[in-house]
Amino acid sequence: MNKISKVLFITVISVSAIIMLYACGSKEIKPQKGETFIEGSNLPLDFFYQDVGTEHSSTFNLSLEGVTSTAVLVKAFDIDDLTEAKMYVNGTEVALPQGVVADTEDKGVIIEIDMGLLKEGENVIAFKFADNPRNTAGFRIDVLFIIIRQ
Ligand SMILES: [Ca+2]
Ligand SMILES: [Ca+2]
Repeated sequence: MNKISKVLFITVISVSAIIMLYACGSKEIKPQKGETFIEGSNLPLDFFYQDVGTEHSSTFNLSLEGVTSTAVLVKAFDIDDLTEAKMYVNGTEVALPQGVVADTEDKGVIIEIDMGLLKEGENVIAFKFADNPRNTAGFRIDVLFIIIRQ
């Protein structure tokens, strides 16, 4: 390799690394074609320093005409264990996935839900501080959307 091609090679590698870093840092969940994100009210739902058993909820006004599938997008902070937090969609418990578990860290997950759990008009998603494993002070739901696909 001559000097010019070496410099060129290093430049190309550096630029690719910067682009890759940028792409990772700006990674966000955005609506895809045919998807609508409906944001819940009352956010964030903050369970820090509250009693085990506390529930907070968020409401959503939905129009379900022509909907083919539905999901919930949850971004949570400091759910240390799946026993710590429970989620209820219109009163029915929907299991949170392992991907939401983290210690003092944000985790975002998309959970597919049965369309039959949702109804036209007002819908409620509640979270419960169900247990405090290793004496955790709580958790927080920072982002909550219902995703409808048409
Ligand atoms: Ca923790
Ligand atoms: Ca916690």
